[in-house]
Amino acid sequence: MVYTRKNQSALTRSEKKRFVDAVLELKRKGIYDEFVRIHIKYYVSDGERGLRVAHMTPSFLPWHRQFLLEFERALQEVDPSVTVPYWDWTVDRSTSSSLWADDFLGGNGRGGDRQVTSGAFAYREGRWRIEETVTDDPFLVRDLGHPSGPISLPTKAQLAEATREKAFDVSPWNSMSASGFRNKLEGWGRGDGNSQYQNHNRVHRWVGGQMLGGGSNNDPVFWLHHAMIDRVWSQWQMAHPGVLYQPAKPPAASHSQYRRIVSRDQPMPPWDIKPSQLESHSKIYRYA
Ligand code: CU1
Ligand code: CU1
Repeated sequence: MVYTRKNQSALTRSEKKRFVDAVLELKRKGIYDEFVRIHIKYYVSDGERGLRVAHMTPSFLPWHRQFLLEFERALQEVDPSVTVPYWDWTVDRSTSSSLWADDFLGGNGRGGDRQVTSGAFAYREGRWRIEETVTDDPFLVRDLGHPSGPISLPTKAQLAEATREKAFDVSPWNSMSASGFRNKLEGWGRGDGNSQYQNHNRVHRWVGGQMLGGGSNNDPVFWLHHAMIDRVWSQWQMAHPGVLYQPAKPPAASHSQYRRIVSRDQPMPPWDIKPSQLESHSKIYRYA
């Protein structure tokens, strides 16, 4: 049966509790940290060698669509009523949004070490120790708005810079792609300072802490952010009927991205699933 992913701001108190409880149960069982290990493993930059399936690559969108589906299935094994909510950061833009309340994801990090000290994911509650990490902190860290170099969440106008793109992606199929929906949404901008972080990347930067690196899904807000990204892709697909994933065929041996990206009908590790199989989610879930 097709299930619904809801806007996090519309969740009832009980829906928030069920989501948080299911996340905590995956953590207790060690399953959550497997998802963090996978994300760290596939956090490959285009400055490195090898195949990139998750970031700086056309399959950024379908890879994370599958990653969310796997996580959502795990949540639903704990509680079949749970789905991943989305965070529309063009609307809920404040550090005092209900998203960050104690009954949901908890608040900002405190002064000094930026440790999150409120809500279920606070270290002192004993249920959210950071195990798989690229930093040293055993506690969840947030630095909402990055006060030392203030950054704002993407606006509707900034998001439109991505959604008005007509092509799914363009060569060279990496963080340097000058146009195309995927790179504009992923948000590899030009220049120095905050301008290099747009849309998706800008939200990671705004939250700060673990959200900055390969272990970004140590912060449960990762899933709500990526549900929003997935929803934006879904809406873009509806606005651009017939525009499919690019590239359709693997790059030629002479291309810089030869064997470094996946084309529409190549599998995306760690799964045996291709971008072409993930272009429609209408038989699985819908967005409210
Ligand atoms: Cu990611
Ligand atoms: Cu992300």
